[in-house]
Amino acid sequence: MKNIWKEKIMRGEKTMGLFINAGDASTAEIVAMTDMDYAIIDTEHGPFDVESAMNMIRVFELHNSTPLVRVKDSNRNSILKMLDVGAKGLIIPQVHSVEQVKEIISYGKYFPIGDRGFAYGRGAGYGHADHVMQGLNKYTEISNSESLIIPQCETVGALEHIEEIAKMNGVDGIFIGPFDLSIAMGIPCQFDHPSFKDALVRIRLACEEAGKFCMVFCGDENVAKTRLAEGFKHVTVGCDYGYYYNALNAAVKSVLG
Ligand code: 3PY
Ligand code: MG
Repeated sequence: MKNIWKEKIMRGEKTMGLFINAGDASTAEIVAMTDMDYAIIDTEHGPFDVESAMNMIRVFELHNSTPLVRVKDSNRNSILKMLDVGAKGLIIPQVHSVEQVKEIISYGKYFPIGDRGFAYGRGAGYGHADHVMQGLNKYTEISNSESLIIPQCETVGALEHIEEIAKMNGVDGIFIGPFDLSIAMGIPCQFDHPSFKDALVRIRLACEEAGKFCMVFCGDENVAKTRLAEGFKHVTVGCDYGYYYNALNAAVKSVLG
């Protein structure tokens, strides 16, 4: 069980991914065939759930790309099932407190870090994957290090405790949701507002000090370039149906003028 994206992070490389919201395995397969480093299958906002996510995870594995899932909420079952079907990492939305992150870790990491429920699902090759064959302790150790737990920072509660959250054992990285964060701060989508800019710096530094990676959502490529210039390394740029829409309109414009 190898997380190729995590290896790039550990080597200090910059990475780029996108959200998959259409929920269609063929569309996801095209994404998996590109140079995108990872994709986040979005069951928070996308109109689909675990079985569709599992089929999309399969296509990313086929093409040696990395499938992450944004879970629909932080309940035990939402977290457990996505790991069992083989997600290489979970983005957890709407995190408000340190207590909530403790619960997320307990659901998402095996002992000795948490209390993840034990089952040999498809992520464990139905009990026959290489990391299962190495024995129980090796299986839990490898699963814990390769299945990433990534709480979102998009609420005032998470922002206020971001240094503590980033340091927690079991938190692998933080994902910034700029839209919800700015709304929660009372400055909706005012991404040039000094308080918002300060918040971005605060989250990035909290991650750096804790030795964790930091991802940030970017509405378009220009925002992504700005974030990289600011010192972010991992950008999530747009979503599948946005690229599809833009490409179709660009084609019409190019043909018909
Ligand atoms: C936000 O901006 O709120 C997000 O969750 C981005 O995905
Ligand atoms: Mg959000």
